Amino acid sequence: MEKLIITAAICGAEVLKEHNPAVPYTVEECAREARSAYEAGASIIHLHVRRDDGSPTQDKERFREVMAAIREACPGVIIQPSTGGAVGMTNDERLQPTELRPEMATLDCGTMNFGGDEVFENTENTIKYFGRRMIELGIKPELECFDKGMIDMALRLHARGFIAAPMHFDFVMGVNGGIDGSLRDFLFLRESIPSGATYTVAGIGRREFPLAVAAIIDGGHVRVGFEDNVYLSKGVLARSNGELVAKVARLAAELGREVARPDEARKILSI
Ligand code: KMH
Ligand code: ZN
Repeated sequence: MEKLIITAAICGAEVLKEHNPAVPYTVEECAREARSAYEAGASIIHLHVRRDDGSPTQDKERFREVMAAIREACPGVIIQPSTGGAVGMTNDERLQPTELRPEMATLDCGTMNFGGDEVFENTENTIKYFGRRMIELGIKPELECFDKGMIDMALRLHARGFIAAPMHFDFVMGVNGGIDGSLRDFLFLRESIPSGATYTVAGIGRREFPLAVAAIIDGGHVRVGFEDNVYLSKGVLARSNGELVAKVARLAAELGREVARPDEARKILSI
């Protein structure tokens, strides 16, 4: 079986230090958290950035600074900026980190409720706009699918030339407004992507580790990190993103799956 790519979503846009004091806001904190994840086996850092007060931003200069600090702390790591940003941001605001020509970036494949009155908006034209931009800039999109219909949208837009092959999906499962994170739902999503595609699964909250095990067994890849879950186990806060990654690496070792380093991840993803 292919080696396992572990992505660390170290920061997110919504989770706060009130949820876990180790959530990074500053440049130094982001580098520290990325380093802990990298040392534990992460080869991709999925990145949101914050201002020092914790408020989310897609400011290009903030991304530039944080990405430079992460590159120094984690030689060779793949940095995958978010183009999802936070609910309510405009498309062009969200796209700013693509101007830095990262190897990868996220591409969110549909609109969804995001708890309470929040709506995370990604119209068809938005997805086309982001997809075309990534093709032009040579950026590998990670196709964020929070529901089955978003996979269908990605496949339609691939057929129409807005998303290049080989496609790489991220099943984000368990968000309040998206698909749940049961094993049945996982199998439904993974059977809905083409045979040449790869996927990562990001389980939210208590779904994180059971879905990680499902992907490890199935030959998929895994995302963990404070963006998705701040607990190492029930009631026990993780002290770092590295602790979450290390748990996945341990599970993989027990199940006989080796963990990929960044250059191996590049090969698997055709970057
Ligand atoms: N923060 C969410 C609204 C992504 O990174 O592309 C969107 C998100 C997805 O986190
Ligand atoms: Zn994200």
